[in-house]
Amino acid sequence: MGLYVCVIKCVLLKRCPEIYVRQESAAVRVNPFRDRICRVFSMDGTFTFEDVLGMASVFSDKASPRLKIEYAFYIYDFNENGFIDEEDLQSIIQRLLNSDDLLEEELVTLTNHVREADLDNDNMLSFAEFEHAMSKSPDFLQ
Ligand SMILES: [Ca+2]
Ligand SMILES: [Ca+2]
Repeated sequence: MGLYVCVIKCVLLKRCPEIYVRQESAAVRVNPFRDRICRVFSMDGTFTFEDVLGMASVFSDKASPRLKIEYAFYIYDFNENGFIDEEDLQSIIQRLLNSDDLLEEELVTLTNHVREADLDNDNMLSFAEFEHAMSKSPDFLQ
């Protein structure tokens, strides 16, 4: 699934209320993090041309891995406290389960990954820990 496509959809949905109503359920199925993506790229809830360009550049093939990781971190930091903590993880898991994209063994793998990534054992991931873990998983960068 291309995250880029989801983002474009996200923009279209925001800008065209009519399409929004018709495609709402399909879009949520496509990307359970759609509202977070919208939130991260448009802090005031409306999309400007600059926001769209910003998004396009982050999700393009030319964007640096670090930039992609940075935005992924923002998207996963649901409570916006600068860490991916237990609460964020619950939200992430909840959404993945609702989207039917997650098998039980994948859930275990995900939880193990997070535990491994938490280098200082404070039960949350700082950006540095997140970046370190992500840079080791090439799948993410596609
Ligand atoms: Ca957080
Ligand atoms: Ca930590």
